[in-house]
Amino acid sequence: MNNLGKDVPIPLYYQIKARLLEAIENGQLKPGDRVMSERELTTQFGVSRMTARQALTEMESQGFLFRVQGKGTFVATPKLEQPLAGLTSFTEDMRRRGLEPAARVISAEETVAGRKVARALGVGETASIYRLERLRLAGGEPMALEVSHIPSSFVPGLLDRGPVEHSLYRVLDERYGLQLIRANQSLEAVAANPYEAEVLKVREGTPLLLLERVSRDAQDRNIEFVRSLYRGDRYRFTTELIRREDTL
Ligand code: 16G
Repeated sequence: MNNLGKDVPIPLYYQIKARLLEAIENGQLKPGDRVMSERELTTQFGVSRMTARQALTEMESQGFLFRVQGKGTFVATPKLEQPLAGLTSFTEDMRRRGLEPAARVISAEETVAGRKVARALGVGETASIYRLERLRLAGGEPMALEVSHIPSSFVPGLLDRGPVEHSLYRVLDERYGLQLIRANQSLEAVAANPYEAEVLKVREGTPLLLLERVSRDAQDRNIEFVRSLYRGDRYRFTTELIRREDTL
């Protein structure tokens, strides 16, 4: 890699980042390869340690690199591409990619809806609901933190056979004959708070993608309201856009 442009109005850390990204894009650096350490970058580019650190830290929080304590910084595997169209379950999404899905139940309880959930599901604030908080993993790696809310009236005794450690959608289908076929979903960026960072195994402040979804069945009943936090460093959502005739 050649020298940085010191007279151009582009911050030095940003130029280092661009060099490394280029090397990743053109395959000089492959997933799993070790990248230069802070010290090596300092020598190679004649920058301060802080500048080198800034480049690596930013690339790490954007999911291009990962660090292993005492071993160094490595090129990460590319983000998972998740189409936004299509109402799929986490289990289905991961299996389609050949990854082993898992759910680690953080809490599972029957409780009252409360204001926000009541509004999303269109039930009374004191209506009974099941609340399931689960960490979703793919191939053992934490991917998303999911909190599902389902009115108890649709799924009586949901937790009688223990917390839902496998596919929730399968339980809804097989035990309750509920098929979710339609949903409204929003997507926004948030920063990981200390708790989210700990369970998702990211640094505090890492960008996360918050998806909120209300899923309905064929009779248009609101069955599930979910709040899912996906790791911004591991996910990339894609969508197909079609130009409508009436806008032309
Ligand atoms: C997806 C759904 C979630 C659902 C889960 C069921 C989002 C945005 N969507 O993650 O609502 O509860 O799939 O997956 O999170 P499962 O059948 O594997 O439990």
